Amino acid sequence: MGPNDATHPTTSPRIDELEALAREGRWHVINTVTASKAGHVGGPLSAMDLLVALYFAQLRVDPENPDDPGRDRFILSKGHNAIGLYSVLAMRGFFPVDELATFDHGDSRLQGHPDMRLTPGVDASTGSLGQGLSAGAGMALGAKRLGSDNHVWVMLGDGEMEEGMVWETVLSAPRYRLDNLTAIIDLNGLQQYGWPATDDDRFDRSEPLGHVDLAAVFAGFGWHVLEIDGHDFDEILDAFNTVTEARDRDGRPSVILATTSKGRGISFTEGTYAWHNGVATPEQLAQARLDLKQEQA
Ligand SMILES: Cc1ncc(C[n+]2csc(CCOP(=O)(O)OP(=O)(O)O)c2C)c(N)n1
Repeated sequence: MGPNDATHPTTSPRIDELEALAREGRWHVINTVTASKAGHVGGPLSAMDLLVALYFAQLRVDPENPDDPGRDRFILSKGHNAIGLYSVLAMRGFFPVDELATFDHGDSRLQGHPDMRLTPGVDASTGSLGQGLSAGAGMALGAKRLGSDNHVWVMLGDGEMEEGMVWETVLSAPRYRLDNLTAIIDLNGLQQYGWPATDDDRFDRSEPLGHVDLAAVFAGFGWHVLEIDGHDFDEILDAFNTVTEARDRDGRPSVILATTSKGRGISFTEGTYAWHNGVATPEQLAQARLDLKQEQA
């Protein structure tokens, strides 16, 4: 394998195939967290369609050669969603799907937050919120300096956007004309807890960024902004195409503001921060299997 062997997925998957993969990925999330009795649920479920679209329709990566220097990079800045990333990496062939059963065990390659030293396909260690976009900007700058055409993708949570370090990179990335950098914000409207009650109606109790016009703010800093439904594969793939076509980027980094639903796809997890993390009962797991149209094992 040479340095530029990482390739885009060879065939363009059909939308119904991506939807089936996303249902399977969501099943791995709830099933694995339940078995391990630890881990996050709501965020990995909201991000799943975006992760499936990245790994099955966009990223130039080679599961046989995960450290290929010619690969695109992906950073899961909201590292507590690790089980979502591991599920997709396993389905894409970076390691056996059975290995998901070791999630969060002390001697596992699949720790509760991504560890780039342990897990094939993980490009950055994350978990302390706010740091991934800076790391991604560094990678994108490095690629530019080396004359490489790698694209760097960073996924952040909307709660995570409250971290100040994110905004230092939002300010500086256009200065370096990092049009090979794309941030995806998973706007699921919830974080770990609700907001404390307040009389000030500018602050919605549930939405981390409900009072901010994110599109205007990013555009003001010089970013190329796209707003999509993060559960609609047509819109997701269109956005990916747009941000990777140089003529549309004009030296600007891109941000995809993806509206999603926390806990998406499972009837009892969707729309509640109570399922930010949690372990399902056997009855709930059976319900999740039905919701996700997975066959009985
Ligand atoms: C610096 C830092 N502060 C606090 C936490 C604890 N924490 C873990 S997840 C989370 C909420 C994140 O919300 P969001 O980014 O919206 O994630 P999602 O809903 O997509 O899972 C917090 C505060 C952390 N991991 N890092």
